[in-house]
This record gives sequence, structure tokens and C-alpha cells, in this order.
Amino acid sequence: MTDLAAVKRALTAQRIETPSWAYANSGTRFKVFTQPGVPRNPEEKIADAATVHQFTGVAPVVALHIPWDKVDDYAALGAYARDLGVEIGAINTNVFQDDDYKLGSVTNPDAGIRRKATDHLLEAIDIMGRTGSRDLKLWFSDGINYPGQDDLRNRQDRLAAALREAYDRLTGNQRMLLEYKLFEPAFYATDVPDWGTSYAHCLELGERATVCIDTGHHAPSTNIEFIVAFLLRQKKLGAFDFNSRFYADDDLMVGAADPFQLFRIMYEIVRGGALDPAYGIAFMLDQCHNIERKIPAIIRSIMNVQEATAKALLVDRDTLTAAQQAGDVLEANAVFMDAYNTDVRPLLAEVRTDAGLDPDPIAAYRRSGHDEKIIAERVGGTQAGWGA
Ligand code: LRH
Ligand code: MN
Repeated sequence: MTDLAAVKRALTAQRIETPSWAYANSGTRFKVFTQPGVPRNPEEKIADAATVHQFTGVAPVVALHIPWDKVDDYAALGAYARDLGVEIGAINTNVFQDDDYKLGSVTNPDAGIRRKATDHLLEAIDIMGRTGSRDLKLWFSDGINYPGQDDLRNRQDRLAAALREAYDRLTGNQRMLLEYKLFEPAFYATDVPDWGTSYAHCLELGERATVCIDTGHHAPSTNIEFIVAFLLRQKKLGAFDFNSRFYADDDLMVGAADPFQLFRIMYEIVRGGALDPAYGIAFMLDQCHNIERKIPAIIRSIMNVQEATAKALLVDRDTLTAAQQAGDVLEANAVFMDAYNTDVRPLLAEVRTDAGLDPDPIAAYRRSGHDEKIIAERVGGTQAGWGA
């Protein structure tokens, strides 16, 4: 029988990290549609993250992206965030927007360009020391567009050398999250294309290096929950970049395109004993709200993760295990689907009420008039986006 009090405690303790860049303008190569009220600086992005935490109670950490969130005083930015009730989380590097990185950053054939890219990784580690962040999050757009364009093996050697130099610079509780992505912007071979490549580099580096799974970075119909189960068993899963997609790296609200997949992923997390923040997995969102209002979209995304998590926690594990042991295929699947088909919204409303929050964060946010307030206040200046 499922212990409902334990389920509620786990949901109350859940922690989701929101990305500073999701509060800013974003788009596609076709168009970036700007919106009124968008932040103009890292402080306003952090203020929006604090607003999301105020209405959800489970998002006290905001990830930064450098140089999009470049400031003169990162320690002061950390203090500013704490004053608003949030912590600065992962520091994301950016070696994908500089002209020098056309043929690669840390994998570039040119040693001088590799040096420049590696120095950026080291700069991010220095920033972590000032913000008190644990996570260095690395994603490399590095890759090639045509067979023969460069040597696949040499590029891996160059990548390994840069990762090693950054890894050896980590101190204290700092760790490295190595994100993979099948393609885009490279369209023939990406240097960290899949979980296996990230995992192999992390093994080579050491225990501080773990894999980051971005749910939008796989070939269609990839069984992501298998990757989760496998990496948990190897103690090499460090983080998620949650979003959802119908086609490629669409970066839509997590759970919007495939709530069943999100449930299956969260079930492997629960089954692996990895939901508790103490386990150390960073559950981050990595999304782009190109046409929808950004703060309510992130609140909705967090609610989607909470709903998938609540359903995963409600799986009757004893009955499931008994059916699995008995080889009772239909019963095992039925037990699993019972949890998925459970309406957990009343349970989550209770959890929020117990935490002193409005049971419906979206309705509460709308009633608050906060969107209208930031639209009225944030006039002038330059809106933040994916530009530096
Ligand atoms: C790459 C990615 C990566 C970030 C960027 C904003 O597609 O998922 O995690 O650096 O988006
Ligand atoms: Mn990502």
C-alpha cells in the first residue's frame, strides 16, 4: 500500500531549477518574437525566477548562462538572489556563439581557438566560486556538417584534453555536467551526440563528472527512461534539462508534448531513490517560450513535473514487483498505468495548501497582476535574449 504521507513529503521537498534564459526573449532562426515585460538584465531574470518560486514553492534555484548573464560582481549577484529567496545554480558555458567557433570550440583544429574556448570553461569555474554554485554545465555545439570535414578521432582527443583541464580545476563540492545532443547546429556529426559519448568521457574524467540528459536531444523514439535507469545504476546521472518536443530540439514546456514519457522518466528516478535533493540530481528546465508568456509557462512546466512525479510516487511498487516476478505482463502494465491514469491534481493542491501556497499557482499568478506590473515597469532599456 502506498504511504500517502511519504508521497506528500517527497513532493514538498522536490526542487526544480529554472533557467535564466527562459525568462528572456527566444525564438527560432525564422523569428524572435519579443514580449513586453521581458527582463533587461540578470537581476530581472533572477527576480522572475523568485516569482516562480513564490507561486510554486519548489523552484528556489536559477541557472545562469555566461555571457548572457555576465555581470561585474557575481558575488553581489549571488547575494541579490539570496535576498529574493533563490540560489544561483548551474553555470552554463557558451562556446557556441563566437565567430571563432565556426569549426568548433574545444575541438577546433586551431590550437589558439581551443585555448580560447578552454579559458571560457575555466572562467565559468571561477564564476562558480563567486556565486557558490556546485554545477558547471557544459554543452558543446561542436561538430561537422560534411564527412571528411575534420577527423572524428582527433576531435575527441581535443575534447578530452579540454574537459580534463576544466575537470582538474574543480574544487570543493563542484562538479561537471556534460550535456549531449544528437544534432544542431551540426548536421553530420556532433562531438558529444549521445549519452554513451558523454558517459565515456565522464568515466575517463572521474567522479565529479556526470551526464546531463536534455529530454529534447535524442533521436525520435529514444527510450530516455532506459538511459535514466542505466546512468543511475552507474551513479553517473547528474542532471536533466527538462523540456518537451514533437520533432527535434523544440524546447517546449516539459510534459506538454509527451506527459507519459515524463512519467516514465520520473518513475525511474523514484525507483532509483534519486528524487530527494540530497541524492544530488539537478532537475533543471531548459525551455524557450517563443510565443507564450514566460513566467506562467514556467509555472505550468513545474506543475507538469510535479504531476508526473506524484504519479510516479503513486505506483504500487509491491504489487508491481509481484506481477513482474510472476511474469504477469498485463497485470504489471496495469499497475503502472493505474498510477499514470490517477488524477493527482487534488493531491498536489493539498500539498501546496499545506505549504501555505495557493492550490492553483497559475490562477494565483493571474490574479496577482504580476505580469501587468512587470510590463508597466520594464519600459526602455534592451530586452535580454540569446544575444550576449
Ligand atoms: C543546447 C541547450 C544547452 C544550452 C542551450 C540554451 O540546445 O540545450 O543546454 O546551453 O540549450
Ligand atoms: Mn539543454
